Amino acid sequence: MFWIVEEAAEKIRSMEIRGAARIARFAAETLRNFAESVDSEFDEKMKRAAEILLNTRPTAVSLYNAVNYVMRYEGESDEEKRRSAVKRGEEFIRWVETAHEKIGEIGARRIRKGSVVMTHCNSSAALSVIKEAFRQGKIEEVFATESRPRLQGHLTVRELSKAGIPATLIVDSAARYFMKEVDCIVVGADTITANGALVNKIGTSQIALSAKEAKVPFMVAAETYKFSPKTLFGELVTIEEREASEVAPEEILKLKGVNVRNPAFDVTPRDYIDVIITEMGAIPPEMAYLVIKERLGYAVFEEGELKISPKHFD
Ligand code: RUB
Repeated sequence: MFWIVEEAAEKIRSMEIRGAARIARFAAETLRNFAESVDSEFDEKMKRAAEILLNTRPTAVSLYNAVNYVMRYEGESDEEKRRSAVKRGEEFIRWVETAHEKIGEIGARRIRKGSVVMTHCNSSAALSVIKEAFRQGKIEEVFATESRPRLQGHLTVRELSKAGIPATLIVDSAARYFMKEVDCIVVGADTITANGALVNKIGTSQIALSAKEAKVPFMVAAETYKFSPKTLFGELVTIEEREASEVAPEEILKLKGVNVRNPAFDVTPRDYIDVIITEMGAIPPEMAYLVIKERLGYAVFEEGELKISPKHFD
């Protein structure tokens, strides 16, 4: 029965399912489906399933928040617990679905008519903003970075093209070169820390740096489940470092004295962020702590383990 979860974990690990929102939604769906199939020892089996899912990719806190949300199920009997877990899984999925639309609406208000926007990687939240702003006739063109080494920028330009939005694909290192033509940056988030820093695809912080230099507003589109309760306790976000083979061919990897490193994410300090667009509203990064407190509940230590008690989604 654990095959449902093992198979799902492999899809996340191999990046067949990728992007913080999709990963979170998929984890909630997987736990919901798993809960439906558990016939005995509900708590033990759910805990094992949660661990398998959490042990896939370390950086996006959306995965942790999704798993924790479902795992806060209640009930006396296994049947009651199952019903509660299934319901919570569905609530989380609804959270993911509804947040995108609201983020699109709120974010689009921050974009001026005739704007050229730059985005990085492939973020469903950032694309919600861009698509809605385009629908309102505000966007002229979108620069999309290719996002080495996994080239998520190709997914972005495909999606933009499908939506009829004029797009220009550039290499990551051309971001500063084109910055003078850009009116606004919109990126997504894997994690927002308690102090308002953004963890997102490697290269995001370089774009933020050149945006600040050029006085181009830097906007982050992040659902509230991208905020990290764990960082309230000073826990640092683990930056996933992936296989060197994603970056360089075998003949380079074999060279004597040459090391190849492949961090998948980086950290952009809050000073570089003008606004974070959540489904609850447009907030300054300094308000991250409040989002964690109000939306996700405080992190607490229970039986020696760090857990959160997310508030019920309404
Ligand atoms: C994806 C990435 C995205 C965020 C936000 O990294 O960094 O910008 O996850 O995406 P990877 P979304 O491809 O390595 O998973 O807004 O869709 O959650």
